[in-house]
Amino acid sequence: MDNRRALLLVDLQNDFCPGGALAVRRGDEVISVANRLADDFRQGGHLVVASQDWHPENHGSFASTAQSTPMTLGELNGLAQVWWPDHCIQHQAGAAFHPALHTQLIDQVFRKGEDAAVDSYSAFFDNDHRHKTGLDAWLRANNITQLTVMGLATDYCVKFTVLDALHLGYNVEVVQAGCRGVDLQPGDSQRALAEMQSKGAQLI
Ligand code: VGL
Ligand code: ZN
Repeated sequence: MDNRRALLLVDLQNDFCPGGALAVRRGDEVISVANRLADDFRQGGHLVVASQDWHPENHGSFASTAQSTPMTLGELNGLAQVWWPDHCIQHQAGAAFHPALHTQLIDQVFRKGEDAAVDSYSAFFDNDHRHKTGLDAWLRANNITQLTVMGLATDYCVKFTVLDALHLGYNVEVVQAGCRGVDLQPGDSQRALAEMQSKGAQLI
């Protein structure tokens, strides 16, 4: 079958929603969008896949590990790094999917950020592009060529997932209503969407 599609839900976890450790403003508003789309995709015979940020408690991206101030910029093993509050710690409630997400509609979950030495925004690769998750191989095994992407956060994990997907040769559409951003600097999310579009993603 040609042009097989999949829905990719990025990091729809408690810590990125209001009340969470790295709360994205109005992040919870995208859960209903995800549920609606996931239902549509499943009804159409398409696959639904999700990423999950999944850090050890001493992760190198944590301000607490680096003994730095949260939301400031530093360097981790040679790569620029935002020091994040402790978030999405493996097996803790903050790392769980949002309780309203219909996880029974998800065919496969790929976890990322398990290596304490490097951050992993993209669902495909670590930030140094040395380690690949199983996502690309799984999509290829399922003959997926078209990805519909949405989730949290627009200016980090959605952005780098979409840019990697384009590099890997997927046709990518981004559901704007299904994304919310951190916006450390005002306008970061809008700039992220513009960059995804300029590199070939379709904004819908
Ligand atoms: C994310 C910052 C740190 C994200 C994950 O899901 O966008 N952002 N870890
Ligand atoms: Zn993280």
